[in-house]
Amino acid sequence: MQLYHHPFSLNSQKVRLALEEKGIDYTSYHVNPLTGKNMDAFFFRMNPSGKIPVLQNGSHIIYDTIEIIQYIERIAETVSSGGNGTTLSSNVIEWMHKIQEWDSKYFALFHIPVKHRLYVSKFLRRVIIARMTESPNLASHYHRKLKEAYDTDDKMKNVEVLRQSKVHLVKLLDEVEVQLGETSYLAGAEFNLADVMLIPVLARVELLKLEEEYINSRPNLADYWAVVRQRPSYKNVIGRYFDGWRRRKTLLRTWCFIRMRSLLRKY
Ligand SMILES: N[C@@H](CCC(=O)N[C@@H](CS)C(=O)NCC(=O)O)C(=O)O
Repeated sequence: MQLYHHPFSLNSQKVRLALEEKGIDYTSYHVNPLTGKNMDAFFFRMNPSGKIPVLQNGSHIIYDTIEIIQYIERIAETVSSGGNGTTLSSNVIEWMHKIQEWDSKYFALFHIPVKHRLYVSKFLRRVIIARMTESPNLASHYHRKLKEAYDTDDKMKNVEVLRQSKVHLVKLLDEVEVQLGETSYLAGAEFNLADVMLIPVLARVELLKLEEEYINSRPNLADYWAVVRQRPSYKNVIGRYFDGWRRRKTLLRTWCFIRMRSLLRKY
């Protein structure tokens, strides 16, 4: 199995946590969306939306986060039960969808300094145009991606978009807080795939330095966060890139790449 993903991507983190937790081997390919690697023709041919993560198993290609995680679960169950795999409980699936409904994109973009956001957005538009020139047969997909980039820039001028994203996140975390008052993990007494979906959301909140407002203000959630971040899967997928001083190193490396390419006009 091949997984196209990146440590920065929230949806990639969800899938990688599932793979780690289930102990499934895969070949890892990094596709950094901030440097426009997801615009490369090879990747666009596989997934014309240009989004990560993508899981490929032979001719089977999946590019929906929840579908990928359910596929991983089926493989893990088949391996452990010798072919009589069980299915995920409806409670776990319900939580997975509830968490996936919150799109972190605008929330994260609004919390990045405007100067940096505009610089990266301009760089990415140039990458799209460069790739389109190299692969005119994929022009319609690239045009769509370019339109998406302009739409995103427009939305960032509208503070109502941030307000709605915040309201959605608060509602989700309030529900999580109530649930964690009843059970140790999100959908029961044992760690499960609903937790795998939630951990990257909490890590993103922390990366944006918003943990006081969104995590620590909810006592059950704060305790839960302290426990789940001790898991080896968290350390492998998120902690090793973003905990403490590593956060600066990881982000600086990508920022330098973008600055250098922009200065050299090498897209
Ligand atoms: N529908 C997809 C959405 C995945 C998604 O939004 N991926 C983001 C990263 S977390 C991405 O690839 N962004 C780059 C882009 O849109 O160009 C899923 O459920 O997996």
